[in-house]
Amino acid sequence: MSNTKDSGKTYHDKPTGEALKTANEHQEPQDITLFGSWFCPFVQRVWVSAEYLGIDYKVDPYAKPQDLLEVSPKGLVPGLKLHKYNPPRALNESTVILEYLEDLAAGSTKRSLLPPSTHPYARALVRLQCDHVNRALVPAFYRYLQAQDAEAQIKAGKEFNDALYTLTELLERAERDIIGGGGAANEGEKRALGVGLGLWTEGGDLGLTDVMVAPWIYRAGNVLKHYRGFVLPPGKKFEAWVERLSNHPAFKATCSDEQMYLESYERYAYNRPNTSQVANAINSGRSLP
Ligand SMILES: N[C@@H](CCC(=O)N[C@@H](CS)C(=O)NCC(=O)O)C(=O)O
Repeated sequence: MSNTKDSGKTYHDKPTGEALKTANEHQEPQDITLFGSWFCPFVQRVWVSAEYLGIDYKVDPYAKPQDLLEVSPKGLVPGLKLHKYNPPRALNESTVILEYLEDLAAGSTKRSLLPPSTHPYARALVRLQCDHVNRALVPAFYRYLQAQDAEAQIKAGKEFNDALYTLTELLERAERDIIGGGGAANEGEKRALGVGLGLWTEGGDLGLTDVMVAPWIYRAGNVLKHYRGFVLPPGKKFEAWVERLSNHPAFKATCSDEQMYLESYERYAYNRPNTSQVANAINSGRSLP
Protein backbone atom coordinates (compact mmCIF):
# COMPACT_ATOMS: atom_id res chain seq x y z
CA MET A 1 0.00 0.00 0.00
CA SER A 2 1.19 3.50 -0.56
CA ASN A 3 0.15 7.04 0.18
CA THR A 4 -0.28 8.26 -3.36
CA LYS A 5 -3.25 10.35 -4.56
CA ASP A 6 -5.01 10.35 -7.91
CA SER A 7 -3.82 13.52 -9.64
CA GLY A 8 -5.90 12.85 -12.76
CA LYS A 9 -2.93 12.26 -15.05
CA THR A 10 -3.48 10.50 -18.30
CA TYR A 11 -0.91 8.67 -20.36
CA HIS A 12 1.79 10.48 -22.29
CA ASP A 13 1.61 10.05 -26.01
CA LYS A 14 5.37 10.26 -26.58
CA PRO A 15 8.17 8.03 -25.31
CA THR A 16 11.33 9.43 -23.73
CA GLY A 17 14.90 8.25 -23.18
CA GLU A 18 16.13 5.14 -24.98
CA ALA A 19 12.69 4.38 -26.41
CA LEU A 20 12.52 7.79 -28.07
CA LYS A 21 16.00 7.33 -29.49
CA THR A 22 15.10 3.91 -30.90
CA ALA A 23 11.83 5.23 -32.30
CA ASN A 24 13.65 8.08 -34.03
CA GLU A 25 16.02 5.57 -35.61
CA HIS A 26 13.07 3.64 -37.04
CA GLN A 27 11.13 6.22 -39.01
CA GLU A 28 12.12 5.17 -42.54
CA PRO A 29 9.51 3.17 -44.48
CA GLN A 30 10.06 -0.61 -44.22
CA ASP A 31 8.13 -3.76 -45.10
CA ILE A 32 6.76 -3.73 -41.55
CA THR A 33 5.19 -0.88 -39.59
CA LEU A 34 4.64 -1.50 -35.89
CA PHE A 35 1.76 0.48 -34.43
CA GLY A 36 1.69 0.82 -30.70
CA SER A 37 1.67 3.07 -27.71
CA TRP A 38 5.13 3.25 -26.19
CA PHE A 39 3.91 2.44 -22.65
CA CYS A 40 1.95 -0.68 -23.63
CA PRO A 41 3.63 -3.85 -22.36
CA PHE A 42 2.09 -5.96 -25.15
CA VAL A 43 3.68 -3.57 -27.66
CA GLN A 44 6.99 -3.70 -25.83
CA ARG A 45 7.12 -7.47 -26.30
CA VAL A 46 6.97 -7.02 -30.05
CA TRP A 47 9.32 -4.06 -30.10
CA VAL A 48 12.00 -5.90 -28.08
CA SER A 49 11.70 -8.95 -30.35
CA ALA A 50 12.07 -6.94 -33.54
CA GLU A 51 15.18 -5.34 -32.06
CA TYR A 52 16.66 -8.63 -30.92
CA LEU A 53 15.84 -10.60 -34.05
CA GLY A 54 17.23 -7.87 -36.29
CA ILE A 55 14.02 -7.40 -38.27
CA ASP A 56 13.71 -4.12 -40.15
CA TYR A 57 10.68 -2.14 -39.06
CA LYS A 58 9.24 1.31 -38.85
CA VAL A 59 7.61 2.19 -35.56
CA ASP A 60 4.76 4.51 -34.72
CA PRO A 61 4.97 4.60 -30.92
CA TYR A 62 3.05 7.81 -30.37
CA ALA A 63 -0.63 7.28 -30.78
CA LYS A 64 -3.18 5.04 -32.34
CA PRO A 65 -3.48 5.81 -36.03
CA GLN A 66 -6.90 6.43 -37.56
CA ASP A 67 -6.67 3.21 -39.50
CA LEU A 68 -5.68 1.02 -36.53
CA LEU A 69 -8.96 -0.86 -36.83
CA GLU A 70 -7.88 -2.01 -40.28
CA VAL A 71 -4.79 -3.51 -38.71
CA SER A 72 -6.22 -4.72 -35.43
CA PRO A 73 -9.92 -5.63 -35.35
CA LYS A 74 -10.41 -4.93 -31.63
CA GLY A 75 -8.53 -1.64 -31.89
CA LEU A 76 -5.77 -2.98 -29.66
CA VAL A 77 -2.07 -2.38 -30.04
CA PRO A 78 0.31 -3.86 -31.08
CA GLY A 79 -0.65 -4.09 -34.73
CA LEU A 80 1.56 -4.67 -37.74
CA LYS A 81 1.01 -3.37 -41.23
CA LEU A 82 2.79 -5.49 -43.84
CA HIS A 83 3.64 -3.35 -46.83
CA LYS A 84 5.19 -6.05 -48.95
CA TYR A 85 1.65 -7.05 -49.94
CA ASN A 86 -0.46 -5.01 -52.27
CA PRO A 87 -2.79 -3.95 -50.79
CA PRO A 88 -0.93 -4.10 -47.47
CA ARG A 89 -1.92 -6.84 -45.02
CA ALA A 90 -2.02 -6.77 -41.26
CA LEU A 91 -1.46 -8.74 -38.07
CA ASN A 92 -2.45 -8.21 -34.47
CA GLU A 93 -2.10 -10.03 -31.10
CA SER A 94 1.32 -9.72 -29.49
CA THR A 95 1.87 -13.48 -29.07
CA VAL A 96 0.99 -14.17 -32.70
CA ILE A 97 3.20 -11.33 -33.89
CA LEU A 98 6.11 -12.71 -31.85
CA GLU A 99 5.82 -16.07 -33.61
CA TYR A 100 5.58 -14.26 -36.96
CA LEU A 101 8.77 -12.28 -36.32
CA GLU A 102 10.48 -15.47 -35.17
CA ASP A 103 9.50 -17.16 -38.47
CA LEU A 104 10.68 -14.15 -40.49
CA ALA A 105 14.03 -14.20 -38.72
CA ALA A 106 14.42 -17.94 -39.39
CA GLY A 107 14.41 -17.10 -43.10
CA SER A 108 16.58 -13.99 -42.89
CA THR A 109 18.76 -13.01 -39.93
CA LYS A 110 18.81 -16.59 -38.51
CA ARG A 111 18.38 -15.20 -35.03
CA SER A 112 15.90 -16.88 -32.71
CA LEU A 113 14.23 -16.54 -29.33
CA LEU A 114 13.56 -20.28 -29.07
CA PRO A 115 15.57 -23.48 -28.70
CA PRO A 116 16.24 -25.08 -32.11
CA SER A 117 13.42 -27.03 -33.78
CA THR A 118 15.58 -30.14 -33.43
CA HIS A 119 14.81 -29.90 -29.70
CA PRO A 120 11.00 -30.02 -29.51
CA TYR A 121 10.90 -30.78 -25.78
CA ALA A 122 12.98 -27.71 -24.94
CA ARG A 123 10.70 -25.58 -27.12
CA ALA A 124 7.64 -27.04 -25.42
CA LEU A 125 9.02 -26.17 -21.98
CA VAL A 126 9.53 -22.57 -23.08
CA ARG A 127 5.98 -22.45 -24.41
CA LEU A 128 4.73 -23.80 -21.10
CA GLN A 129 6.38 -20.82 -19.39
CA CYS A 130 4.82 -18.41 -21.89
CA ASP A 131 1.40 -19.97 -21.38
CA HIS A 132 1.68 -19.37 -17.65
CA VAL A 133 2.77 -15.77 -18.18
CA ASN A 134 -0.24 -15.07 -20.37
CA ARG A 135 -2.87 -16.92 -18.41
CA ALA A 136 -1.82 -16.26 -14.83
CA LEU A 137 0.88 -13.64 -14.40
CA VAL A 138 -0.37 -10.87 -16.70
CA PRO A 139 -3.99 -10.91 -15.42
CA ALA A 140 -2.71 -11.02 -11.83
CA PHE A 141 -0.65 -7.88 -12.47
CA TYR A 142 -3.73 -5.90 -13.51
CA ARG A 143 -5.93 -7.32 -10.74
CA TYR A 144 -3.30 -6.16 -8.24
CA LEU A 145 -2.83 -2.72 -9.77
CA GLN A 146 -6.58 -2.09 -10.05
CA ALA A 147 -7.51 -3.44 -6.59
CA GLN A 148 -8.67 -0.53 -4.45
CA ASP A 149 -9.34 -1.63 -0.88
CA ALA A 150 -6.64 -3.01 1.37
CA GLU A 151 -8.04 -6.53 1.57
CA ALA A 152 -8.35 -6.85 -2.22
CA GLN A 153 -4.83 -5.49 -2.66
CA ILE A 154 -3.36 -8.02 -0.24
CA LYS A 155 -5.17 -10.88 -1.96
CA ALA A 156 -4.20 -9.74 -5.47
CA GLY A 157 -0.62 -9.03 -4.38
CA LYS A 158 -0.30 -12.58 -3.12
CA GLU A 159 -1.72 -13.89 -6.37
CA PHE A 160 0.82 -11.90 -8.38
CA ASN A 161 3.63 -13.06 -6.14
CA ASP A 162 2.50 -16.69 -6.51
CA ALA A 163 2.42 -16.28 -10.31
CA LEU A 164 6.03 -15.05 -10.21
CA TYR A 165 7.01 -18.01 -8.05
CA THR A 166 5.34 -20.51 -10.39
CA LEU A 167 7.20 -18.94 -13.28
CA THR A 168 10.52 -19.44 -11.50
CA GLU A 169 9.58 -23.09 -10.96
CA LEU A 170 8.93 -23.51 -14.67
CA LEU A 171 12.23 -21.78 -15.52
CA GLU A 172 14.06 -24.03 -13.08
CA ARG A 173 12.38 -27.09 -14.54
CA ALA A 174 13.54 -26.22 -18.05
CA GLU A 175 17.06 -25.57 -16.83
CA ARG A 176 17.11 -28.87 -14.94
CA ASP A 177 15.53 -30.97 -17.71
CA ILE A 178 17.52 -29.51 -20.58
CA ILE A 179 20.90 -28.48 -19.19
CA GLY A 180 20.98 -30.16 -15.81
CA GLY A 181 21.42 -33.71 -14.66
CA GLY A 182 25.15 -33.72 -15.25
CA GLY A 183 24.62 -34.33 -19.00
CA ALA A 184 26.89 -31.50 -20.10
CA ALA A 185 30.59 -32.27 -20.27
CA ASN A 186 31.76 -28.64 -20.01
CA GLU A 187 30.69 -24.99 -20.08
CA GLY A 188 30.61 -24.89 -23.89
CA GLU A 189 28.25 -27.85 -24.07
CA LYS A 190 26.13 -26.35 -21.31
CA ARG A 191 25.77 -23.13 -23.28
CA ALA A 192 24.86 -25.05 -26.43
CA LEU A 193 22.13 -26.95 -24.58
CA GLY A 194 20.85 -23.70 -23.10
CA VAL A 195 20.26 -21.98 -26.46
CA GLY A 196 16.79 -20.46 -26.43
CA LEU A 197 16.20 -21.06 -22.73
CA GLY A 198 16.68 -17.38 -22.06
CA LEU A 199 18.38 -15.24 -19.47
CA TRP A 200 17.35 -17.30 -16.43
CA THR A 201 20.53 -19.32 -16.85
CA GLU A 202 23.72 -17.36 -16.38
CA GLY A 203 25.41 -16.99 -19.75
CA GLY A 204 22.12 -17.41 -21.65
CA ASP A 205 20.76 -14.89 -24.14
CA LEU A 206 17.30 -13.37 -24.49
CA GLY A 207 14.53 -15.96 -24.95
CA LEU A 208 10.82 -15.99 -25.75
CA THR A 209 9.74 -16.19 -22.10
CA ASP A 210 11.99 -13.26 -21.23
CA VAL A 211 10.38 -11.15 -23.94
CA MET A 212 6.88 -12.33 -22.98
CA VAL A 213 7.23 -11.36 -19.31
CA ALA A 214 9.88 -8.62 -19.10
CA PRO A 215 7.49 -5.68 -19.65
CA TRP A 216 5.46 -6.70 -16.56
CA ILE A 217 8.49 -7.49 -14.43
CA TYR A 218 9.78 -4.03 -15.26
CA ARG A 219 6.44 -2.40 -14.43
CA ALA A 220 6.27 -4.44 -11.22
CA GLY A 221 9.59 -2.87 -10.24
CA ASN A 222 8.37 0.68 -10.79
CA VAL A 223 4.57 0.96 -11.16
CA LEU A 224 3.57 -1.71 -8.61
CA LYS A 225 6.31 -0.54 -6.29
CA HIS A 226 5.09 3.05 -6.42
CA TYR A 227 1.34 2.44 -6.17
CA ARG A 228 1.22 -0.77 -4.12
CA GLY A 229 4.51 -0.81 -2.25
CA PHE A 230 5.31 -4.06 -4.02
CA VAL A 231 8.77 -5.53 -3.68
CA LEU A 232 9.97 -8.09 -6.21
CA PRO A 233 10.69 -11.41 -4.47
CA PRO A 234 14.16 -11.61 -2.95
CA GLY A 235 16.57 -14.33 -4.00
CA LYS A 236 19.94 -14.24 -5.66
CA LYS A 237 18.96 -16.06 -8.83
CA PHE A 238 15.72 -14.14 -9.30
CA GLU A 239 17.46 -10.81 -8.75
CA ALA A 240 20.23 -11.71 -11.18
CA TRP A 241 17.64 -12.64 -13.81
CA VAL A 242 15.74 -9.36 -13.36
CA GLU A 243 19.03 -7.51 -13.65
CA ARG A 244 19.89 -9.31 -16.89
CA LEU A 245 16.40 -8.66 -18.29
CA SER A 246 16.41 -4.97 -17.44
CA ASN A 247 19.88 -4.44 -18.83
CA HIS A 248 19.53 -6.42 -22.02
CA PRO A 249 20.23 -4.00 -24.88
CA ALA A 250 17.10 -5.01 -26.85
CA PHE A 251 14.94 -4.40 -23.80
CA LYS A 252 16.61 -1.18 -22.73
CA ALA A 253 16.24 0.18 -26.25
CA THR A 254 12.45 0.19 -25.78
CA CYS A 255 12.24 1.75 -22.31
CA SER A 256 11.22 5.31 -21.50
CA ASP A 257 12.12 7.05 -18.23
CA GLU A 258 10.54 5.35 -15.22
CA GLN A 259 8.53 8.42 -14.17
CA MET A 260 6.66 8.17 -17.47
CA TYR A 261 5.32 4.76 -16.52
CA LEU A 262 4.21 5.96 -13.10
CA GLU A 263 2.18 8.73 -14.71
CA SER A 264 0.80 6.61 -17.50
CA TYR A 265 -0.43 3.94 -15.10
CA GLU A 266 -2.10 6.26 -12.62
CA ARG A 267 -5.49 5.63 -14.22
CA TYR A 268 -5.08 1.87 -13.61
CA ALA A 269 -3.89 2.37 -10.05
CA TYR A 270 -7.04 4.32 -9.20
CA ASN A 271 -9.17 2.09 -11.38
CA ARG A 272 -10.75 5.01 -13.19
CA PRO A 273 -13.78 3.98 -15.27
CA ASN A 274 -13.05 2.97 -18.87
CA THR A 275 -9.30 3.09 -18.49
CA SER A 276 -8.88 0.43 -21.17
CA GLN A 277 -10.32 -2.79 -22.52
CA VAL A 278 -7.89 -4.69 -20.30
CA ALA A 279 -9.02 -2.76 -17.21
CA ASN A 280 -12.69 -3.29 -18.09
CA ALA A 281 -12.13 -7.03 -18.51
CA ILE A 282 -10.49 -7.23 -15.09
CA ASN A 283 -13.33 -5.27 -13.46
CA SER A 284 -15.98 -7.51 -14.93
CA GLY A 285 -14.12 -10.76 -14.29
CA ARG A 286 -13.73 -11.58 -18.00
CA SER A 287 -10.54 -12.90 -19.56
CA LEU A 288 -8.23 -10.29 -21.10
CA PRO A 289 -8.89 -9.09 -24.65
N1 LIG B 1 -4.19 -9.52 -26.41
C1 LIG B 1 -3.65 -8.29 -26.91
C2 LIG B 1 -3.74 -7.22 -25.84
C3 LIG B 1 -3.25 -5.87 -26.30
C4 LIG B 1 -3.77 -4.71 -25.42
O1 LIG B 1 -4.56 -4.90 -24.52
N2 LIG B 1 -3.29 -3.49 -25.71
C5 LIG B 1 -3.76 -2.32 -25.00
C6 LIG B 1 -2.63 -1.37 -24.64
S1 LIG B 1 -1.61 -1.95 -23.37
C7 LIG B 1 -4.69 -1.52 -25.89
O2 LIG B 1 -4.50 -1.41 -27.08
N3 LIG B 1 -5.73 -0.93 -25.31
C8 LIG B 1 -6.61 -0.08 -26.03
C9 LIG B 1 -7.97 -0.01 -25.40
O3 LIG B 1 -8.16 -0.57 -24.34
O4 LIG B 1 -8.84 0.60 -26.03
C10 LIG B 1 -2.21 -8.54 -27.35
O5 LIG B 1 -1.55 -9.40 -26.75
O6 LIG B 1 -1.76 -7.91 -28.31
